[in-house]
Amino acid sequence: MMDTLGMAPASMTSRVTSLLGIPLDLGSHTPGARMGPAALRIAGLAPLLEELGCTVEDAGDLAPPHPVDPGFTPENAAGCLNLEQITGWTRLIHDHAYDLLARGRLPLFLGGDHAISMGTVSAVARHCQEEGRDLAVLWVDAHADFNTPETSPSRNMHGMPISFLTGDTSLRPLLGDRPLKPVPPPDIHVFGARSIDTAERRRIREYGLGCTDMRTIDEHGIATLLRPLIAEWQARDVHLHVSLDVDVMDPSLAPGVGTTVPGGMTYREAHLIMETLCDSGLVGSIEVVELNPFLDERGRSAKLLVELVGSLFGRTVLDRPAARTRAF
Ligand SMILES: [Mn+2]
Repeated sequence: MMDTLGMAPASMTSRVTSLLGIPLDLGSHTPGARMGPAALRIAGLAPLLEELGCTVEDAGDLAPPHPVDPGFTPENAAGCLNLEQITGWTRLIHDHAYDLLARGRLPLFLGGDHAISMGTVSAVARHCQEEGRDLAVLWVDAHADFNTPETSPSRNMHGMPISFLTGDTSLRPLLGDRPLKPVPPPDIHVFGARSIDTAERRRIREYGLGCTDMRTIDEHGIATLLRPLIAEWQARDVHLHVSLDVDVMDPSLAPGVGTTVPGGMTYREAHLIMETLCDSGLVGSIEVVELNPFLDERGRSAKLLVELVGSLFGRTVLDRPAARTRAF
């Protein structure tokens, strides 16, 4: 069996992989992503990881918390969609994610929409600070998710997590008195973007957020573009957090998402990202977000996502011993 499936690298099998379902879909006007964790489980996520040699523990799904008034909030944030529910969720997610990391788990967060990242990545950043490690985030997404309450045309909070994580003050009250270690914008790299709002474009330049758009990927290819990023992250021995938004895929391959954008990644492009990240040995936490089973076609998108996670955990077409030990 291992001969054909491949095997997860030691960096991923030395720890217990913990699945945490986060059925949150209040970050946009389109409900359904709350069913994402169930669909990913039904598509066979845990058995696949076990076949690759991982020890998997399913921490179940978080139960929806009570809404929380974030207290003093700048006026522009007060109009955010579902602000009080998202505040409750962000604190709950942060606490659980932080606990998993503190217990040495390799967390695999099952979204839920991209608003979950305000809880997950803030916990990862806090953990990294305590461990004295740099954090880098690869945000594989059609969108930059770099709006603020002020710039957002929709007020949907699933479009704001990178602003929150880089320290936007209008969103800071979401986390209450928990410590927030802002991630420097150049240490977050959006990969696969093809739908960016005007204000976001300006903010990306202004703050130096990492961003590779689909045109650049068309022109240069995945391997050429990822190589220098990974080399830099390896030199710094970062904890790499991978945030995979299903909308990065072309909608013809993954229709199960509320924010489809034409011109997305091909099957092989997405797998090559995951395979390359696996070879890097840097991956310390993962999330899969925005899967909306209500919009999916017979589970196609869920199955594709599970396959992509399989590649991230070392599933291979052929054994590649040379690539496994030294890809770059
Ligand atoms: Mn996103």
